[in-house]
Amino acid sequence: MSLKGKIVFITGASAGIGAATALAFAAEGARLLLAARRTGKLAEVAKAALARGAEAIHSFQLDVRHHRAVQTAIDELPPEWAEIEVLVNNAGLSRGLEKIYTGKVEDWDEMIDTNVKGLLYVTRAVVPGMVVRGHGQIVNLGSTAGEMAYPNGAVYCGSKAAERMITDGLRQDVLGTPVRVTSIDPGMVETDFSLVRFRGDAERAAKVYKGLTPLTPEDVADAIVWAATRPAHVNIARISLTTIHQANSILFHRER
Ligand code: 8X3
Repeated sequence: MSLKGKIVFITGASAGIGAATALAFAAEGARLLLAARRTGKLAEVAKAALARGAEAIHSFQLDVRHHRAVQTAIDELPPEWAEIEVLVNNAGLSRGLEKIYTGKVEDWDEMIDTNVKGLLYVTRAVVPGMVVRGHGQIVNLGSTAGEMAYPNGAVYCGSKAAERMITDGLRQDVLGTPVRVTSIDPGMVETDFSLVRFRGDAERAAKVYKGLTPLTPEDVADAIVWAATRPAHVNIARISLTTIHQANSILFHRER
């Protein structure tokens, strides 16, 4: 399926997997709706995406944790941007790596509000239009962390397990319409993920990737674009991908 001229909406598009996904869809000639909290970084991604071949770009600030803001942003899109063909629910984060019995409630709120409730709010705002128009695709970012928990990551893992069930449930809810629903579940990817998790502690973040070759954001973007360009009758339910140095949430091969 060609995405040339089709509208692709990506949340969390200012960095990491979101930014790489914007560039990958740009190369397909898509029209990009880009949203993130950080508008400065978003503007840089938009510029790079235009240079990469995006047909047009409309970007706006959005914090997916705020239901009303999400609904308003979608309801008030300029008419030429309203017909979203592909929604990439990418906005998400981890905060802290701690046991539940010592974890910070604020960290849990931020993860659950973004990774679970934010994904739901955006889905609720965008999918009705897809059902009415009779086409569209939702691509949710899950994680290997949603398949198997790892020590000190229970709440993050729980948020991604929720994504998995929400995605499976949504696929059932749209059955009988041509709307497709995909979960992309990467393992370790080298982005700002660990820097955000450890609130800017670069040394601790670097240790996460030490001695192995992680996935790149481009690897994940590649899987997303592949899923979105299958023939219209093909629904890619889930892609789970890891670096060759990762077997599951807890088993890694480190060389140095
Ligand atoms: C990211 C995967 O294992 O780094 O969702 O938490 S992991």
